[in-house]
Amino acid sequence: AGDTVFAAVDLGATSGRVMTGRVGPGTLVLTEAHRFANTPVRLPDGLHWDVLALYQGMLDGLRAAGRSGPVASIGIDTWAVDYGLLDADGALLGMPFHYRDGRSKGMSERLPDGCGAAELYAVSGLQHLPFNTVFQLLAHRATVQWEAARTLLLIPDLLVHWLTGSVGAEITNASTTGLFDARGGGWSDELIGRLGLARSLFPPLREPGDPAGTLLAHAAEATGLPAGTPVTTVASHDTASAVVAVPAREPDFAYVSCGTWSLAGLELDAPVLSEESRAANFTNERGVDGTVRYLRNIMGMWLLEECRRTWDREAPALGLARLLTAAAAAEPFAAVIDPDDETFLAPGDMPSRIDAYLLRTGQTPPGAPGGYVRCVLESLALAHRRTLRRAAELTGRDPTRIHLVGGGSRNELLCQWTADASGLPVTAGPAEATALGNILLQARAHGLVGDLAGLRRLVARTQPLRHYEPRGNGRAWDRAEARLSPGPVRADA
Ligand code: LRH
Repeated sequence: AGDTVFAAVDLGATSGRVMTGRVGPGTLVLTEAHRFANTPVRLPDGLHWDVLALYQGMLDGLRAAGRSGPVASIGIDTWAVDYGLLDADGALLGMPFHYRDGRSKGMSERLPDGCGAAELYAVSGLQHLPFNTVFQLLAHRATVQWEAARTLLLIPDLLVHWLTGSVGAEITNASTTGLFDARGGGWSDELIGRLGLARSLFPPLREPGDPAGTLLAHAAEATGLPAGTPVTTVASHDTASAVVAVPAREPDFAYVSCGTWSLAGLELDAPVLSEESRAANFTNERGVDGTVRYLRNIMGMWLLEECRRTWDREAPALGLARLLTAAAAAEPFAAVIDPDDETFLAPGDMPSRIDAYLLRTGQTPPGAPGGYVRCVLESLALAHRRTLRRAAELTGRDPTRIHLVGGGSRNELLCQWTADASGLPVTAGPAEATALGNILLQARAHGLVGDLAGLRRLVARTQPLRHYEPRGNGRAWDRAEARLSPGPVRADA
């Protein structure tokens, strides 16, 4: 009684879900209302998101959410960087592209004078990824659609638009476009102008907590929720929502938001735009309340997901539990990879690409699935360690604990190995950090919860967490790391 229910729409690269969050004084209960697959589709012109299927999944999920009682508000988050273009009538121009499509590869080498990688970083502070929105736009510019485009909406903003009719750009996600001024906190008119893009494509910014409109009649009809149900702006970049729900009690914490990607880094008050930071490819994405998410993308569970897709095509599906048992029994450090090698980015046969990497670096491919899974998880643990140590060096901070949140926090091997490799304790969970962050910002907009530290204490008090201590075998991890360093493969490693 007295509790308020919020609906979080959280779309990830492999699945979408609608969760309800019941918030009361000191209580927070998260329930899954609906989950559906997110299956990208390859068309003749490239790889696309099935945005209509995602929209329908969201509508079905909102209907399911409404069955347990009145919904006070809705919030939407998804992965970053991707977008739809609207024409002057507000119609979507074509199916949005998937960031793994590859059409923008190489665009960063064809930047106009005055907009080289260093100039872009100095303003946007964004890590270089071949699919940053800015590079996708430069590729898009060569199409007929481009002529008709009047408004760019990032994916969560597009879904909000379809529900409410309102047009805006949520700020945490806008900060992943490459066209956002990390210091000034707004669209960079300067970069947009220098790249020859129309400023009018980019809608007014919104902050998490701002109202985003109310359900239109067609959306009310499709969800069974009352017309006029509020939609609240949340941290619409899923990673930003996940960082909101990091259950930190200590001021100096590191986080790894681990799902399809591992996003590993620190929360800062101000961006770090140094040349060193750029060379290390750290990003300064916007968090809530003016914070900066200083982190690096690591290829993440994608490597494992894509291995499983390959194996499942060849033979009856091997369940995850069995794969993890096999990995635990496999030989330690038999093979290590740099998860961020660009050959791993595109969809397709992952075991073969791991083999090719291992052969190229003088290592022996694993013979069986357990060996691949062990290789992937140990390599991710090493990447977590390497990234967080570099983040600490570049910022002068000294984190005392790693919070590992997201679906990857259910993977006990990965959590323990991250603790062992880094020599720091790991707190694992919540697995649904993104949905929780989404709910909490709606609850805050409704005056139910307090500041960021308070939100995090509420998560720590109410959500199941696991703790992992490093087991003191750091030397073995040092040797594994040394094998990844550039130069000849060392015989003693
Ligand atoms: C994780 C994520 C990440 C982005 C990537 C495109 O879901 O939002 O933060 O870099 O997707």
